Formats: sequence, C-alpha cells, structure tokens
Amino acid sequence: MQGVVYKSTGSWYSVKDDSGKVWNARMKGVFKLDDITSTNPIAVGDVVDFELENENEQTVTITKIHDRRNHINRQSPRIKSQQHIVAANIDQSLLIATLKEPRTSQGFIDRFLVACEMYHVPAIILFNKIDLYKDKDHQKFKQLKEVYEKVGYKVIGISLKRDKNVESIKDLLKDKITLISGHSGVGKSTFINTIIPHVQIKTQDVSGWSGKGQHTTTFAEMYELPPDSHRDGGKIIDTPGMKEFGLVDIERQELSGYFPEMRERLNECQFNNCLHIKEPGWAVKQAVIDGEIDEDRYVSYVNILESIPEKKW
Ligand SMILES: Nc1nc2c(ncn2[C@@H]2O[C@H](COP(=O)(O)OP(=O)(O)OP(=O)(O)O)[C@@H](O)[C@H]2O)c(=O)[nH]1
Ligand SMILES: [Mg+2]
Ligand SMILES: [Zn+2]
Repeated sequence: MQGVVYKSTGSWYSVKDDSGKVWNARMKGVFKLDDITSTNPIAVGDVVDFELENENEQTVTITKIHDRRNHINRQSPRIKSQQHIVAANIDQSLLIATLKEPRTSQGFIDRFLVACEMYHVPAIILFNKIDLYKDKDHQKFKQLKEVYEKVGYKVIGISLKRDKNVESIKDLLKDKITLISGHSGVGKSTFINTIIPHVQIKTQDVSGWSGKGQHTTTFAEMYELPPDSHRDGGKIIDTPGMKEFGLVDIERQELSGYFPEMRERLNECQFNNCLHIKEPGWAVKQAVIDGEIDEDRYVSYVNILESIPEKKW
C-alpha cells in the first residue's frame, strides 16, 4: 500500500492512503539505522509504501520512502551535527514573521530565505499582527516590504486577529502544498485555523505571545484545504516554532548564489570564487555601497558566511 505522511511524532507517523484512510505507521528498526545523519528519516509530505503490521490495532510498517521532489533541511536544534528534515515534497514555503510579540529579526528571515533558495522552494513572507503596529512599526514594515519585494519575494502584511488581508492569501495557497514556518508565537497555527474553518489546532492562550517562547505546536502536521467552487484544495503544513534556522550542507562559495540580488551580479565580480568581502573587482560590494543591495541583507550575508565552517579537504 502507498500513502502520504501527514504527521510525524518522532516514532509514529500518520499516513493517509489513497482512499483517505489514516494509518498509524512506524519504521522497521534496521531501516531506521540507515540514515543516521538525520534525526528524522521520514518527514511530513513524504510518500511511503507500507504493509499491515497489526490488523486489530490498525498499525502498519513503513517499508519504503519514495524519492523526494524536494525537501527543506535544517540543523537539528538539539544535536547540531545532525539534520532535521522540516518537510518533503512542498510547492512553496510561507514564512510568518512579526515585528512585535515576538520580533522576527532580519537575520532569521534571510537565513530562512537562503534555505528556500538552496532547495528551490519559492518563498512568501507574511508579516502578521499588524494590528499591534504603531507608526514606527508601519514604517519598518514598509521598508522591509520594499527590500524583499525588490529581491523578488512576495510580502504581505496581515492581521489574523482583525481578519485583514487574509482572503487574498487563500488564492496563493490554492492547489499547492505550502509549508508554514516562523518563530514560536507568530501565529502559524492561528493562520491554519483561520484558513480552514473546521480545524481547531491548539494555539497559545488568549493573552497572546507569552514572551517565554514555549512551543504550542510540537509536531509538524499537514492539513487539507477545503475545496470549493473556485479552489480545488491544496495542503498546508503547520510546524513547531523555530528559534534559529541553522543551515546545513552549505558551502561558503555558493552562499552568494542564494541571495538573488547578488546572484545576478556574480559574473561581474572579478574572480569567480569571490566571497564579496575584500576582493577587488567588487561588483557585489559596489552595489552595496551604491545602495542597490540593501545593507542589512549584506550584513546577513556576511554573518551567515562567517557561520559556515571553512571546508577541510
Ligand atoms: N494581536 C494579534 N495576535 C495574534 C494574531 N495572530 C495570532 N495572534 C495570537 O498569537 C498567539 C500565538 O499564536 P499561535 O498560532 O499559537 O502561534 P504559533 O506560531 O502556532 O506558535 P507555536 O505553535 O508555538 O510555534 C495566539 O495567542 C494568537 O491568538 C494577530 O494577527 N494579532
Ligand atoms: Mg503552533
Ligand atoms: Zn565579489
């Protein structure tokens, strides 16, 4: 039998088969040892083969993971040397950011976008909780929207609480598998509860962001968007909030290729292995000086570059 992983709780998975039946699935021990570099060899979105394990308890054993169309990996927050597959087989990724309660840093946004570029997953940035914005927050939002739209990402300010701009996003989700990411407390689960009326995912209590950064959602889970007259559905993946986005499998030389505004200037740099820090013939650095590349984006670039260990041969 074949199915899609809808939920992963560590050792058990919820797998939905073609007829819509949901099974409790797990892996065989030996199979599990195959992929020791990842904390979770199977991720939400994976297509798997399985066979019946226990008829009475309706449990099944996963026997095969199908090749992935794509996936997004990050550093495991617990074991830094290991990777964590955030999700597999996704069409786009939607980052929910906030300027307040909590504040999402530009560094976090940029790391996340680098990961999306690495894995060829289109990204959209939503700034939620605009109902909390004061004048200076509106200005900051406007500035960030300009920066990221210029680079090629769609940026939308929304308030789930006041139902502002939410309707327009539904069209972006239509027929697609969308991964939702962001810090804890930004409103990822609230977003899904708003988009899909019949689901009731647990969200942080009414007082809003507690400031303690505790996670309300603890496992990734996929939900089906309701089909209607002008929408055929699609799927949306809720994830636990992340504090940092630790990039994996990235080399210093390739980093600038994951900043679209640098990528388009790379062949103007004098050396093809230019890191754009101190080399002469600086097409990229000149663009920063000229204000064509946003300075904060460049700062993120340098910070990420410094965090990547130099390759040991
Ligand atoms: N003021 C305001 N609060 C909001 C808005 N959207 C969500 N919230 C509140 O923010 C809090 C956190 O929302 P959640 O949906 O639980 O956040 P989450 O991103 O799923 O958090 P984790 O599951 O911990 O990763 C809840 O109390 C929501 O009611 C908004 O637009 N404005
Ligand atoms: Mg949540
Ligand atoms: Zn350069």
